[in-house]
Amino acid sequence: MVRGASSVLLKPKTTEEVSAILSYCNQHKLAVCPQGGNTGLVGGSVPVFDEVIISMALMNQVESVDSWSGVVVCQSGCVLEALDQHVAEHGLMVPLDLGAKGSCHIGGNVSTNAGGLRLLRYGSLHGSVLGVEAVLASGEVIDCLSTMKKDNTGYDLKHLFIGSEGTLGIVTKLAINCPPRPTAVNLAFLGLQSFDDVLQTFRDAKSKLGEILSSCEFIDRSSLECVEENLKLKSPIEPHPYYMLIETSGSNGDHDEEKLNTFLEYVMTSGQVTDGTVATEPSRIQHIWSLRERIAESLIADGYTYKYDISIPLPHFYKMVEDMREHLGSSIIRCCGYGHIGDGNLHLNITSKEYEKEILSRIEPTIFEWTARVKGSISAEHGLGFKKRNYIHFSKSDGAIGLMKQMKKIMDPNGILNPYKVLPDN
Ligand code: FAD
Ligand code: 2HG
Ligand code: ZN
Repeated sequence: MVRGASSVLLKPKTTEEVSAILSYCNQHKLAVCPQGGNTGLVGGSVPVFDEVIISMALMNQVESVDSWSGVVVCQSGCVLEALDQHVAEHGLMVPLDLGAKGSCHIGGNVSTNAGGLRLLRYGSLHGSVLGVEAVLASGEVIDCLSTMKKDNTGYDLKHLFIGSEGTLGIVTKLAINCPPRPTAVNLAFLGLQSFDDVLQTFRDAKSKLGEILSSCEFIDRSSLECVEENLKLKSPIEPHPYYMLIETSGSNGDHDEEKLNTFLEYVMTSGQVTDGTVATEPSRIQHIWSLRERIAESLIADGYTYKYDISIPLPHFYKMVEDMREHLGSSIIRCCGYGHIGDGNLHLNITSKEYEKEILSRIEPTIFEWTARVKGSISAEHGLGFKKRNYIHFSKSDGAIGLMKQMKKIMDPNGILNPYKVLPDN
C-alpha cells in the first residue's frame, strides 16, 4: 500500500546516538522516519520519499524490573513478546497484547497508542506508561522517565509522545506499569444468531464475570470463513452468523471456572448463545486465539484489502458492516467485521482481487461520514499515519487540529520528524 525510496537507514543503540543523528538531521534539514517493528497499518513507519529511516531495532535492552512496584524500564526497541517474556520471570505481564507481538516494538506500540486484545481489562497506554524518555527534533533529550504511579508536577508531557506516531520526537526509553501475570486463564468461543444477542452477551459478561473478564472480542461469519478458507484453521463450533471470544484471567482457577460456568449457563439457557466451547489448556487457548488474531493475515490472500479501524457506539457497531456490504454489492470479494467489541472498536475490512480506484471511491469518504454521523472515531487504535491523515477532520475539530499544528511547530520547527504523517495537508 505504501512504499518509499530511502537510501539511508540508521540503527542507533543509545539515546545519545539518537540525539546526535537528530541534531545533525535538523541542522541539515534532513527528514527522518522513525521505525519500530514496521507492523503499523496506516503507513506511518514507511518513508514517503527518501527520508532517513531511524530503526530502533538495536535499542532492545531492558534496564530494570522492580518486582515490588511492577514497573519495567526498557529501551523502546524491545519486541513486545520478548519484553513480556522478560517480565514473566518476575511474575508480571506487559498490559498490552496484539497479534503483531512477535515483531512490533514497545516504542512503536507507545508511539501509536496501540490498543489490542486486553485494553478492556488493563486500559490504554496513557494509563500504563508511567514515564517516557524522548529525543526532540533538535536532538535535545527530554527526560520524563518517571517510574512513579503518581506524579503531578505540572504538565504531563509524556502523553505528547503516546500516540503521536513519531511526529513530535523519537521515544528512546519507557517506564511501564506491569500487572501481576494471571495464573488461571479460560477462553470461551461462542456462536450467536443475532447482533442483539452479541450486545446482550457482552453486557452479561461484564456484570457476571466482573473483575476476571480480560477480553471480549467479536468475529462475524465472513471473517471466520476467511481464516478457515485462506489459512485452513478449523473452527471448534458449527457455523454461526456471529462469534465472540470471552477470556477470563485471575489467580484462582476454581473461582474463575465457577463464575465462567454460571455466566455460560445463563447465556445458553436464555438462548442468546446457541453453541460454545471453553478452553483451559494453553494449546487450545492458543488455537482459539489464532482464529481471531490471524484474521488480518488471512485477508491478504484475497488480494487487496481496504482497511478501516473505527470506534463506534455499540448500538451502531454492526450496522456499519451491513450498510457497507449492501452499498458495495458484488463489486468486492468480502466485507467483514471483527474487532475489540469490548472497547467499541470495529475492524471493517473489504477485499477485492486487486486495488481498484473505483471501489475506494465508493468506500471513502462515505465510511468516514457514516462514522462522524454517529460520533465515532475514524481511527480507534491504529493511528492516522500517512493513509488517514487527511480524514482527521471527521473526528477532530478545527480548533484541536490547529493546536496540534502549533505543537508540531514548537517541537519540530523544521518539520523533519516523520513528515506527511498524522497532520493533514490543509
Ligand atoms: P511501526 O509500524 O514501526 O511504527 C508505527 C508508528 O510509530 C510510525 O509512525 C513510526 O514512525 C512510529 N514509531 C515507531 N517507533 C517509534 C519510536 N521509538 N519513537 C517514535 N516513533 C516511533 N494495533 C493495535 O492497536 N491493536 C491491535 O490489536 C493490533 N493488531 C495487529 C495485528 C497484526 C497482525 C498487525 C500486522 C498489526 C496490528 N496492529 C494492531 C497494528 C500495529 O501492530 C501497531 O500499530 C503497533 O503498535 C506498531 O508497532 P511497531 O513497532 O511495528 O511500529
Ligand atoms: C487486530 O485487532 C488488528 O487484529 C488488525 O488491530 C486489524 O487488520 C485489521 O483490520
Ligand atoms: Zn485491533
